Amino acid sequence: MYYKLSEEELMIKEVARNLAEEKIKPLREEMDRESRLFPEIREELGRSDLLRVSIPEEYEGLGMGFMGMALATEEISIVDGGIATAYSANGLGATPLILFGSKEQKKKYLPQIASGEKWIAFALTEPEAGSDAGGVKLKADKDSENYILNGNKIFITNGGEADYYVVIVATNREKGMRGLSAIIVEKGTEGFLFGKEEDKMGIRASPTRELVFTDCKVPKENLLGKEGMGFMIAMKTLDRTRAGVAAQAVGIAQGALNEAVSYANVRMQFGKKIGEFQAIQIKLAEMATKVEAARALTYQAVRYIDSGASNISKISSQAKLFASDVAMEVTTEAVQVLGGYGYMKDYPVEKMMRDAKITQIYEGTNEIMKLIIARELLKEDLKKKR
Ligand code: COS
Repeated sequence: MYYKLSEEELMIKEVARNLAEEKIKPLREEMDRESRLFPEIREELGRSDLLRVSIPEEYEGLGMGFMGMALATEEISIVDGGIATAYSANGLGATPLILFGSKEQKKKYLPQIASGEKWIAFALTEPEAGSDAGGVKLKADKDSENYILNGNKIFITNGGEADYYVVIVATNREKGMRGLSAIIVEKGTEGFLFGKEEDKMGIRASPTRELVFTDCKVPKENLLGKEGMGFMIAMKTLDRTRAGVAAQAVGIAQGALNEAVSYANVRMQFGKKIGEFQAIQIKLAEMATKVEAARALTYQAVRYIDSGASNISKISSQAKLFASDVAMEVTTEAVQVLGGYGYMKDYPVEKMMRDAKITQIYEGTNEIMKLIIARELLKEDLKKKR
């Protein structure tokens, strides 16, 4: 397919592909088994400049927007969806800072994130605030110089690994979602500790941890935007990064398709390669068509986001919904093509199937994606009628 990628975009794809093949692939099984991100992979990501892609040039990034991020995420996901999560979660953490940070905040944090010296994470989810993002309870009271945080966040990607956290807090609980704010908290701040480390089904190379805040004092200048903007900051961030989850799903599906095709070309049954049987050919054809359709929708969403358009909620939700369902279907079919071997850990497709599942869940479940798409459709119709 022809996607009109620029020279720079093709170059980023190649850098990500080489890193994935040469550095990540040899370690992916071990990282999955041990449920651990190896420090050498974190270092390689920093050295590769892939963490610079979506950071603006004035802050030592490459200024390639969400397309650069999506292409790198897709390539890494072809090999390892877990490392792709650890990688792209930096984009998720950096997005609210890029969109709403002051010049001083951007100058302070973004160059270190671009170089990979420091990692940044996004912390929204709480035990009672998942799909209901407005239900955040983590309390931020104020004294003359600081916000004082009390409460916890759960399921935070790169929890413990990241150096900076954009935390959605309740600066005014009475106002509900209008009383939420976004604050940057640095690892090592007194009263900020890491709690439970999750033992996950898939994407096991990316750490997922609880954040615990007890009378944690954070300087007032770490507020992003203004008080009360937290829910909007979270929504505008997710509107963009959901297309990144779609890119991850496309990569995982492509990885599984590649494995299924190459297996079909060598596996002999009934005296023939299984790829010669129409039952397998039909599966491969359907898988490949779905992957390409998911990629086309994802790139379209990302290009639209990068165009600066404001009405991006629908297309980014559509891309995530479609691509993640494709990832689940295609990885499941890949296991089927490999048969008994596909079910064993000796082959990577069972891991791909486990990794695919989260793309239907995180950064908004696919049920929430459908709700957003339907609400946008209804809004568009009302606008037309006005
Ligand atoms: N951009 C800007 N503003 C937005 C917005 C968006 N994408 N979505 C909603 N808002 C605004 C609305 O316009 C509304 O403002 P007004 O009341 O001033 O009109 C306000 O925010 C509340 O919106 P809404 O009524 O739609 O809120 P809901 O509680 O119904 O929640 C959903 C909306 C469900 C879409 C939201 O909570 C959501 O995205 N949930 C999933 C969260 C998620 O992804 N969690 C995963 C954790 S992050 S890994």
